[in-house]
Amino acid sequence: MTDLVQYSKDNDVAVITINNPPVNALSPGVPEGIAEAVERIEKDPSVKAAVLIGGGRTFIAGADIKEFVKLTSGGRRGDIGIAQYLLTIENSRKPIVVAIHGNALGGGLEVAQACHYRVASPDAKVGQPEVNLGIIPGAGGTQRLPRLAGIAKAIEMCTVGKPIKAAEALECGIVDRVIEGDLLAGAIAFAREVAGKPAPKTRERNEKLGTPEQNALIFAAARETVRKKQRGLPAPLVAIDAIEAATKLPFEKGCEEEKRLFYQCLYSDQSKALIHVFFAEREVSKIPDIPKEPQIIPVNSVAIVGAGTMGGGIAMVCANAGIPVVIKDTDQGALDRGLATIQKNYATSVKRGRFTQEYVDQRMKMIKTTLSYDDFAGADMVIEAAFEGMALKKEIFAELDRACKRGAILSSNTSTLNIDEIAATTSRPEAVIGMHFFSPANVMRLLEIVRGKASGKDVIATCMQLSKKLGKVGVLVGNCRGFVGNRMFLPYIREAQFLVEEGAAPEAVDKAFVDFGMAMGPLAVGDLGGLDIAYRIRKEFRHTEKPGARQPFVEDRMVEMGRLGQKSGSGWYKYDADRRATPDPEIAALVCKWTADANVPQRQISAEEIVDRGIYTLVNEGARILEEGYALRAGDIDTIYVNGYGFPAYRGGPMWYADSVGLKKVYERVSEFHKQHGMLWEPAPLLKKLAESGKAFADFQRESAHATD
Ligand code: T1G
Repeated sequence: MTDLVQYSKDNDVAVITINNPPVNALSPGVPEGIAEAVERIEKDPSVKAAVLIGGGRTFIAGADIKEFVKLTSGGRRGDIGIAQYLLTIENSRKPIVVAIHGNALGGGLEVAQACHYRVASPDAKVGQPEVNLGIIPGAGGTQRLPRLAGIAKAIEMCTVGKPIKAAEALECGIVDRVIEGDLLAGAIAFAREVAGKPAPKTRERNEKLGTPEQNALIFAAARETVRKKQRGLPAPLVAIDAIEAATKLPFEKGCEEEKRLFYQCLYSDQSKALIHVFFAEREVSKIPDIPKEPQIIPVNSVAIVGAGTMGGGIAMVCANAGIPVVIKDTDQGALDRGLATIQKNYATSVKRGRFTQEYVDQRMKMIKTTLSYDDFAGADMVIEAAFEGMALKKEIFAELDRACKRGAILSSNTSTLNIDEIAATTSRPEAVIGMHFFSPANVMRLLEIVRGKASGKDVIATCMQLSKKLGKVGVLVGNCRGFVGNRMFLPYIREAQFLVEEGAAPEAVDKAFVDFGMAMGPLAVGDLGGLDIAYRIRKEFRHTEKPGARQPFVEDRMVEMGRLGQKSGSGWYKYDADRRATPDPEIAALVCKWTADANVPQRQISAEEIVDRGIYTLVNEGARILEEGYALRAGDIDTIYVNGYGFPAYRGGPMWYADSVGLKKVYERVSEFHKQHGMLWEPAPLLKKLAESGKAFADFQRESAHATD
């Protein structure tokens, strides 16, 4: 028995406990250990039945995804080697009852399906989330799950990848009993009830596999839904193929087909990219110079400056995390409008079934308002979300310095201003940090945590941990202009404007990026946020641009004539009353005239060039950010772009994508653009260095970085 799997007995019931923290993944040794325990049960006449349970906080959260990286990066050949151990469980003559708490996901649910009975605690969740990694269940899940839950449920769980709760699992036949109270005791009692009876093999249960006529309709509808809702992703469709095989082939043949399809997905670029994103999103919390067990400042109350869109969204995020909030604004009208917006947003969530009214009522009770900083005295943390102007920020932080208790964290939600300059207006710069939420703050997962030169390590560690509690992906970034996300986004947006000025239609530019996988095209993003915002930022930072560098001009003209985007009914597109966009012949004519007047040569531009110009400008700026130390890792930049800018996760993020193309090729393309379009395309030194040494961004690890010093 490996120490990953413990064996004990409760009289005539054996108890097999998995002990592989933190999530009991099916790492090498775990499946073997379970199989050894089953063989031991078979040989022990005093054992009549068995219970399989996870130690610690959860059952099995799946195969060990790190093993897939070894397999697909050539580190290890062979296969994931789990299915044969599940047959050992299923072939046991004595009934094995799996007891599920926490999560039974992926291979964990497949282990449960191979057991003869399944019980779960009320808050347990079960799921086949493999599709989020670009793969499908690879240990019989597409063959056993339909036999327990039926075809339609199995399709839903394997294509959407969302876990279901115990009650739903009971209802659809995955779970046999929900155990209130002591799960192990309940499972042992259940095992005694079934001891001595034949152990039903899931693979032999065919009553829920439906008829060819019924199934044909179900599979056709499912494929239609997936093609619409999960465009660009093959794994969901492959999962449907594997489940269909369960309805047409004997179990053994169905498993062979599933295995063939599983490896087809596992070795795909999309799966490698999605697995990279999975680990990158977890790597971000590892800060080289912040000790693993840092001193965390308790944050049990938050004060927010500003009841506008961002302040209101942030208030919801805190209230949803169970943290009471007080919001300050300059007049009662602003506070009333802010609360009304919060209530409207909550009402929408209730209508969509995301929250119950009772939940919302509880959250609203946690959100108070005030007109005075005096009410900030007890707050553990302040998040300032006022108008984006340095003079006002300095005024506010001077007030916070006066009103807030010692030890309070003073953070700003600024998206472009200098955290060090803001910190310098206080007597406690070590307490000041950036907490850059993305709009809408109660929806977007990304949170850029901006480290000032003086930000204390306890403040940083607290904000990193708080981001998880707020349901955010918190990424520590350095204090350069635009931090990381916006610093890269500015040249990306600028390149889109250049492409229009050189002859590409706005809708052609946006379509090229949407076809690449971006959630929205860059010009539509500008219309959504308001072209006047970008215009003001361009003007404010014009002095920082390289002298003589080419500047876009068409969008400035549009703003100056009142075309501000969705808010004014027209920008790069025309908008109807429901804000539906259509190409606008007026803007096409204007661009034509303005570029002719400016003697800008016009030409046909391919979608390939459009995408290269946009994505490689992100990569080039990202390389500079890495080299200058404003991001710790290439994976941090990928995490920012996937969670905050609609970059397709199945391409891994801009830096991963560049690595997958090959930096030599990317560098050559950037050098071409440099020759054609001048200084803005000067290749980043790190890109050049890595390209010439045959390395990747993934190999880059700075010794130290602004994001950490
Ligand atoms: N493999 C390896 N490591 C894992 C892991 C896994 N399946 N799941 C989590 N970890 C690590 C994670 O990297 C982190 O490490 C730590 O555990 C805590 O994770 C054969 C083919 C279970 C809901 O997709 O969804 O089974 O950063 O921060 O927020 O057919 O982890 O501490 O070093 O996320 O409490 C299918 C993936 C695999 C589930 C817990 N299973 N995991 O969330 O903790 S494929 C999954 C999660 C498969 C079979 C197929 C979440 C969680 P570190 P965490 P959490």
